[in-house]
Amino acid sequence: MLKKISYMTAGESHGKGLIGIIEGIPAGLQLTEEYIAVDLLRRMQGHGRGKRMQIEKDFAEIFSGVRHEHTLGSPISLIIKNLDWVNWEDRMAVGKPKKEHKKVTMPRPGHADLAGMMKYDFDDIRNVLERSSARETAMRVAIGAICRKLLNEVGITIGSRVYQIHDVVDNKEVDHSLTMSQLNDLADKSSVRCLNKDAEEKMINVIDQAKSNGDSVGGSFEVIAKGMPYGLGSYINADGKLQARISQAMMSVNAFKGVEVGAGFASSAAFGSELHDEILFENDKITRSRNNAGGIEGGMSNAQPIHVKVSMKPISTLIKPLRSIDLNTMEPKLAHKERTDSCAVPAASIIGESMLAIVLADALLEKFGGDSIKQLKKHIESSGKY
Ligand code: EPS
Repeated sequence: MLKKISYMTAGESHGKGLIGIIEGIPAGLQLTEEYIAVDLLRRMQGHGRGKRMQIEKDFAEIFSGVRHEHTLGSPISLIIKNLDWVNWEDRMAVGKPKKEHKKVTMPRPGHADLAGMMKYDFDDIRNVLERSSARETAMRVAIGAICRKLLNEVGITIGSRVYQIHDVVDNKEVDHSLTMSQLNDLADKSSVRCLNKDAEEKMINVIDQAKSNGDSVGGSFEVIAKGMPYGLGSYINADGKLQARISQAMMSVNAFKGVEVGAGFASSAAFGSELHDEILFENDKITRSRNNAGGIEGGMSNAQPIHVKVSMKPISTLIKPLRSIDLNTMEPKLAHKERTDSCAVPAASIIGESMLAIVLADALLEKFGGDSIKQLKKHIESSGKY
């Protein structure tokens, strides 16, 4: 559903690394590897992460598309090396392995294992799980960071926070006066990216409990974008609607199970008079009485902050596995288990920020266009409405 930007990632979880290419970023955007590294590091954090994150030091090398710290307008390609590769060289060898490796044959309920085996005629679940692993999201975050840099350049900023882990919910709304960098500073200080100290402690406890039971927990997070102009997206056709584009991007991430824009599902129980955001004119500016629409009306940004909530299911690799079968014999067996995270919701919120950045950068370029950042800024200055 992207219109101006296209991107692709490649790489297996325990292969040599991840590769990403993004095309459509205008020339002249100031960009460094160090800038991208900030979000990559944020994605690696969080209470409940497993041992893999202690092995990796995710860093995206810019392989092409940038010269002297500025984008060239050409495809930007990135490489993130897997430091764990040294432990998997033979099992994941491109050529013939030196020795035989035990095949994985007990599919995990909830993972891509079973349907992936059927789809590709594999006899080893490893052929499925290596690519279906959420490891791939590291590259999405690197690509998202490039889009975030573009957005920041024109005053659009993105932040997030976790408001639910398992059954622990932080019901307090985000303070509307916070800038997105203030929001991220506060959330990043918490190991579960929660803004409320009481809820934070309970979230940490529920993760620890799940971990000690060999179990996993999911949760929900909110992503916000500020500095939005009117009119990103469109009401004209199905594929132009901004909320559809955001939902597609979010639902393309492993384990993300639901998306709400603004008041979302709660809208069903509200009267129209309670729900819709009244239009006011104050201090020479059109303002709104509230933001239940989450910054999107009629498929377009309405110059209010964009609010998106996303739910993530518990990770499906369990240390205390569920019932499954051995696909060799069809006999009952417990599901395959391997190293895993008991909770990855804090990391998921960074991935959510990145996906929103990709969609908004794309919609911004669709509306205002430009081959260079200079041109884009000129177009926004001359026709952008806020
Ligand atoms: C992940 C890397 C993976 C997992 C996790 C996400 O590393 P490994 O499989 O070597 O432990 O920690 O992926 C999953 C839980 C999954 O089910 O795919 C990462 O880089 O985020």
